[in-house]
Order: sequence, then structure tokens, then C-alpha cells
Amino acid sequence: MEIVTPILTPFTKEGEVDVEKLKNHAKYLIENGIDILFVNGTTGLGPALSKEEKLKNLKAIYDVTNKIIFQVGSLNINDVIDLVKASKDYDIIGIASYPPYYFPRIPEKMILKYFLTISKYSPHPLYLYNYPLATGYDISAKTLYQIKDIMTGLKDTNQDLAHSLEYKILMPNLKVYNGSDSLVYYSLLSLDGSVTAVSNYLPHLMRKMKEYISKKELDKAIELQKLVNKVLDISRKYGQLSSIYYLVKEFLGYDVGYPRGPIFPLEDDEVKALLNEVQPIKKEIERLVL
Ligand code: FW2
Repeated sequence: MEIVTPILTPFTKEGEVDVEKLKNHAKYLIENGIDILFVNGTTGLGPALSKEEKLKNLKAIYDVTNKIIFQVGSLNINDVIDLVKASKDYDIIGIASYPPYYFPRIPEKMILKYFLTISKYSPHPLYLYNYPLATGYDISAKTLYQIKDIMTGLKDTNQDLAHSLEYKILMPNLKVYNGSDSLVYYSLLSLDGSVTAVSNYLPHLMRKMKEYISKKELDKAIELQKLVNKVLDISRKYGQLSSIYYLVKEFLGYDVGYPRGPIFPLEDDEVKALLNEVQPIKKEIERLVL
């Protein structure tokens, strides 16, 4: 049962990756119950990073921990291959990628070929990042089965838990994580774990939820999931990806810089409204978790 944080990428006001802030955040997460860091995921603004920035994130976080899954996806296959090759210098858990996206109606065979290409170069176990809402392609259990020999695991960002379970049923040895914040409780109970963006700012709550589940205190665990859902509802109103930066500061007390356009920082009045709205939930979380 693992909690995986798709770690955000801190930027300076000028739009550079802020390496020190990234290291500081990674260290805090690992010291406070997070099992694995998923680097360059959606929350890390992976699709908006250059090849150099993706590698910079890996290097920075590797200074802190090697509990890393390194996401390398890009529409430029040369960049993908370069990153996969560069990863040989790092003793990490694995390499992950979303499938090629944007281009409509890519034949399934070509999508599979993309992963076969990565596996040819990869010195590490390979993970699929399946996020059909974002990429336009669902790599279902049946599809993945065709390349099961090269796959160690996957993150399925999907509101449908049954969809994630399908992989486990068809390929019991595959590591399966669901990537929806609203399903953390269910993923910890029935899969190998959860990749949760909210764990960027509520690592203690996630650790507590895991503890309750281990001790079979399920009603207490579900109460924590309900709080996650409430905070999620609020953050989505302002843009979840941007809100996370301000929520880390609010809940954990340190600065993780800014997001970068096209995921723009919030306006001052939005930050104020967001933080105002989360106050009652913050109190509730402090009561139940600390
Ligand atoms: C990532 C995640 C979490 C996301 C989810 C989508 O890479 O950021 O899939 O927050 O909104 O795994």
C-alpha cells in the first residue's frame, strides 16, 4: 500500500525551475510519510516542461531520495529516448510515460510501439501513465496485456475504480495505482496504492489514512477521504494545478514558488478567496490528523 506524490515543480517568478524549493519540498514529503515521488507528472506540469527541465527535476530530487518514478513523456521521441538513456545514472524505481497525445486516431499498434521503444532503451522498470481524459487515448487492461512483458506497473488516472481493477484482474503481478484524489481510500484498500496530487499539501493526512486502513479502522479512514473531497472541490474552482502551490504554503508553512503559464499563478484576490474557503476544512483536518 503506497502513497505516491506527483510532486509539483516550483518555478521562480521569471519562470525558471526553482531547484532549492523543489529539493526542500521533496525532503519534506519523504520525511512525512510519502513512499514514492512521481516526477514530471501532471501536477509537476510535465507536459509543459522541456527535456532539460525534466532532467533537472530528476537530478534535484535524486539529491534527496531515490524513491522516484521518472516521467519522460513527450511528442518528441528523440527527447524521450535521451531522457530514458540519461536515467541510467540514477538508481530509481522506474520510468513512466503517458502515451503520445494530441494527434487524433493514432493506431493502437503505434501507441504500443511507443512503449516498446522506451523499453528498448530503459535501464529501469517501466510504468504506464494512463490518463485518457488528458491524452485522448485509453490504454485499457486488454490493450496493455499485449505488452505486459515490458510493463512493471501503471498509474491509471480515472474516476472509475473498476477500470483500474481490470488491470489487476488481468495482470495480477502488475503494480496498479489509481491517480484520482477522490479515490485515495479505495485505491489504498484495493490496489497497490494511490498517486495523489493532494498529498503535495496533505501528506500527514494521507499517512494517517494509510495507518487507519492498516489497522482496519475504515470509518476513520473514510472520514479523511471526505475531507480530501471537500478541499478538492474548493481548489478546482480556482484551478487545481495552480491552487496546489498556495495550499502547500497554507498547510505546510513553506514556500514552493509559483506555477508557470499556461498554468498561471492565481491573482491576489483569488488566493485570498481560496485560502479563506479552506479555513474550516483546515481546522477539521488539524483536529483529526494532528
Ligand atoms: C499527476 C497525478 C495526479 C493526476 C491528477 C489529475 O501526475 O499529477 O493524475 O491529479 O488531475 O498522477
